[in-house]
Amino acid sequence: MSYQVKEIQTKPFEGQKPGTSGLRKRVKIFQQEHYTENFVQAIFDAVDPKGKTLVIGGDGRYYCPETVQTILKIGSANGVAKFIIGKDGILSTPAASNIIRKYKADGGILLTASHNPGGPNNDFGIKYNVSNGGPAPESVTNKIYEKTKSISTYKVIELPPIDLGKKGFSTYGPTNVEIIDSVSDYVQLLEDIFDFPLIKNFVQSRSNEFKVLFDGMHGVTGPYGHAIFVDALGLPESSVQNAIPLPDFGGGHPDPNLTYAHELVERVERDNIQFGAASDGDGDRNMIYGKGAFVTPSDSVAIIADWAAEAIPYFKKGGIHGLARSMPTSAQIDYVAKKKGLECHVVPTGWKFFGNLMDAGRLSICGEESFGTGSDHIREKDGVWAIVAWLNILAYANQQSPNELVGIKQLLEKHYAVYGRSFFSRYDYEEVSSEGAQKLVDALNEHISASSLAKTTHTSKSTGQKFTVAEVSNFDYTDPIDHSVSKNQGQVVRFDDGSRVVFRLSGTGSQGATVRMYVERYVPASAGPAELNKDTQEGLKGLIEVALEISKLREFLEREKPTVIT
Ligand code: G16
Repeated sequence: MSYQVKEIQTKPFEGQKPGTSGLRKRVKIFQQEHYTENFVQAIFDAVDPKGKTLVIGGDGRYYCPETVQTILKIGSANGVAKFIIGKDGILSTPAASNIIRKYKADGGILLTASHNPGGPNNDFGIKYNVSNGGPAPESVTNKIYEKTKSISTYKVIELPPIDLGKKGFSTYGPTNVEIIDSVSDYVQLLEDIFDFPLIKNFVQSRSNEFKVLFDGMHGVTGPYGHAIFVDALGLPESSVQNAIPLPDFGGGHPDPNLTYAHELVERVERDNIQFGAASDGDGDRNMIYGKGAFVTPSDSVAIIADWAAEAIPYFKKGGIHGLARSMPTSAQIDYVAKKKGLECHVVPTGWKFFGNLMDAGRLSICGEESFGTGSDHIREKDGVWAIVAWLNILAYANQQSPNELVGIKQLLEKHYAVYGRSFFSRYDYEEVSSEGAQKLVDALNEHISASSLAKTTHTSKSTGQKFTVAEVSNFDYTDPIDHSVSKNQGQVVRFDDGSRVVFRLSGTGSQGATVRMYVERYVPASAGPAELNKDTQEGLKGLIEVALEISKLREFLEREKPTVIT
């Protein structure tokens, strides 16, 4: 079919700066004339796509199909040699990372606002990933942002839309297009990593006492979850729920935490389910929750790191070359690293900061408090991977102790008894005024420059515990591989008993500002089970009170209570 490259005049839009993970805004903003086109052209201006192969996939949220066609039009006009696209425009974020790596593509464009709600009045997002399969580093996203500020034209080839529902090969102008199955490569990847026969044998032989429930939250992972839990592991249909992806996630907030995944939590408790798990809109986050036992993401990655070399074939074969966490994540994984003599890196919030370490062979397993867990099998965090990792570990632990049922709770308690426990919780204040958030940041910065909080002692009114501030600082990071520097990645208040409170502005919200307060307190194994197995909020009560008081957070944000506690 003949085609013609057209240049369309445009003007820059303000605020097209990618955040923690891509550009996320309300759908209505993306729908403005030229808005999406500008950002897509800016990507191609920043990373010359001529002759390259790029992957396109999204979490199926509202405005994904239209945007796939927009990328085809602009990408073909800018010389993309080939697009590999998930059927119906669908690829979970981890599946897209896998496709980029497996088919040796030069990068990919992911259409997702992750765990943010979807639908015409909610959020959409566009994110560029590089050839290692991971989110573009800041050097690239900054370049994209610079391009958005000076853009004056974008190029298109206007041809009839491609049928995204038909697998196979076609062309769009000068560009080859391949529509692939969204699920099968990913299932194969997990089958190569984990001991599926062991898991299958465990879940089937103990099916009376060990029930499994996976909640797709109407995000992209439904079909992946079904393929793994029902088709591959032979679990009943009732072991997956909310497994049909919907453009508005069924009106829900597809974020797997205790607040938004309450349907899972309620069913686990009601039906006495030993193993419950949920994943988010685009499939990179996860929550593990069994009857009476919530696993914090910080504990989850520590436990996976602790068992992986023994229980999971991928690590049994390849070994573990270092661990890592984001700075606000609790230090639980550090204790595992220390015992096993492994390097443990602490990076800023954002999965993109793990990529260089993985590529350099210095990092195998990592996680973030924000319900992200993963490994060097791909370059994104991976919700379903983490869930299957837990099942693999539980199957293995039960094989080792055939006379008891080792569930999530038992595994946690065994872990604390060896390593002690970092009690951890995060308070989110969503969509607060940007001015209030700035005042909080400024006040903490003043304390940092004047050292005015150091050595002050604060007493919790309800518990009587005393906390003396050791130091307040800003977290800056120098990447050990490419030496790039990322400054001001969170303000940290350290206390002399090792407790810590971190304040950070979220980089993934689409409206106003979201302030996060992360609270952590370590209790050594010697404290004994009564202390170690306490409820999280009870274990942190005194510290939280002191943190709110010294930061004056409630006054600055004019909020008595957080929106979400995890
Ligand atoms: C993204 C990033 C994560 C980060 C999270 C929270 O996750 O990939 O690395 O921890 O945002 O970021 P923030 O605290 O800035 O909101 P996702 O699942 O939204 O892509």
